Amino acid sequence: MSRMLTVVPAPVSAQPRPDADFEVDASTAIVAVDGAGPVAEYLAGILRPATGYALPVVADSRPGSITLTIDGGDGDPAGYRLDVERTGVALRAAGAAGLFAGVQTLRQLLPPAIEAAARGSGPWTVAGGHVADRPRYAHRGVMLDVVRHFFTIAEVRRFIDLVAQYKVNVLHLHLSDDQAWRLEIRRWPRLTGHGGSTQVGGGPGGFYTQEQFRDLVAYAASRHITVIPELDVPGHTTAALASYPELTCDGVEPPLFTAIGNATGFSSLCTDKEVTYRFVDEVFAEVAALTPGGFLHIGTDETHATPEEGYLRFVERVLPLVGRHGKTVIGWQEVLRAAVPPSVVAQYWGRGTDDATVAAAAARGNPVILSPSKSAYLDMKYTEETPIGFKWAGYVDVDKAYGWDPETVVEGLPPSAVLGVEAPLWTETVERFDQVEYMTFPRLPAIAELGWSPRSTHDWPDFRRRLAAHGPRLAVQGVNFHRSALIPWE
Ligand code: TNX
Repeated sequence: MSRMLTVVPAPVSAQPRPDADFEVDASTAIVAVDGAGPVAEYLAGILRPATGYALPVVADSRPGSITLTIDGGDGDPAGYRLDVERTGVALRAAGAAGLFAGVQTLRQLLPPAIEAAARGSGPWTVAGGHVADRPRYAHRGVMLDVVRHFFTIAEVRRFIDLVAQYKVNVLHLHLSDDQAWRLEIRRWPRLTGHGGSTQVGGGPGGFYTQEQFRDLVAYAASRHITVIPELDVPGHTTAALASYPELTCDGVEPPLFTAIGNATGFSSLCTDKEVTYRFVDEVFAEVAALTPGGFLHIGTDETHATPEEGYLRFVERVLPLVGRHGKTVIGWQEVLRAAVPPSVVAQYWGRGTDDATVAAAAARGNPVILSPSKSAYLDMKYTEETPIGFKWAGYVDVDKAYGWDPETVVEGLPPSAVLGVEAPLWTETVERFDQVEYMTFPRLPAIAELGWSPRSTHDWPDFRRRLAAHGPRLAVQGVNFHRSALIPWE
């Protein structure tokens, strides 16, 4: 079967033409027209190691090449058209994001060996035919919790590269919680100096300097991924309270917390103190300045240690403080308990009690990101045999990760309110990066497909078959993916 029929996420339309395969060879060039240069260089970087070919990026058109064109049309800037003929490959898009998505499709039309870091033997055949494609939703996210266990910049970069191939365009970084604070804040240096020094289990932890974080954001942008930083307030804040005890109500410094903790929240900034609001204001001012992307995430989840009246006052006072920096504010679904303007984005995780609140807010205009824990939480075990992970939201094997619709998962949610989907990976039990890979793959491709592909393509038998073809690709990339028993892996 043509590799054009194994692309994940499924394209809007794909028409294989077996007589139109294109072969990448030593004479192939990559032609970049009208601003396509950076994506062309990225493509060359993918194709050069395995092929060993020079694959020069050139500006002048020539036959037998791979041509990338930004045609400036009025199409969806995130969509693309890909035409593979015997005589050459043409990839066209209205914007660079579309070209980048098209490159992810193009690499999947080559044999899995193209993903190797060292030279292989080919032939390097691109499956012939035509693809026309565009995303269903603007927000196709993944979240990584770098708090409960710390992951290095190099590891986060690899994560970015791995998720980008499934057309994920948002990386939400969970940067503070009870166990640690991971982002340098210059006005509040003890947050990382003290609060960043450990992790679950008491290991050494770590943090990102502002410079490192800026570089990471730029790296993600080169993969057309927007970083959304989350600093979780007013709950999930033991690390901040231990670093600055004036943020507690009783002024007593709590010890650093290195246990897994309960999921309902046991810490809180003191919502009655002015210093709390100065803290939040200064923290988000620095974070906003580090973040070219349009979103800041303020957490607001599981605030059982915050008196309700104080919580509502806190949220209502903090939203305009954070919003002043010109960013759209995201909060977990609990944020909707407060009186929030319709610009606030709610991230649904579906603990089962807030559905009516979320649907009502969405009807008033609040956009919603869908991360239903029983389907999209990457920290849930696949099966009872999975050695790590939780099961409070149930087991989530690939069929469950794939088997939901963003437009019907919350009863009464107007479909127009759906900004997109996001798969969160909380890391209380995830200690090492190979375990991050294990929990992420292959569930993330399933959720990424829900975010990208039109609902008309949704078909579990077909998805199983297509995903099976990705086993060899992930293996060549050295990804420690879970060989779910539900998938007939190639
Ligand atoms: C709930 S869902 C949390 C996290 C935990 C996670 C573990 C949500 C917004 N908060 O603090 O890490 O469960 O599955």
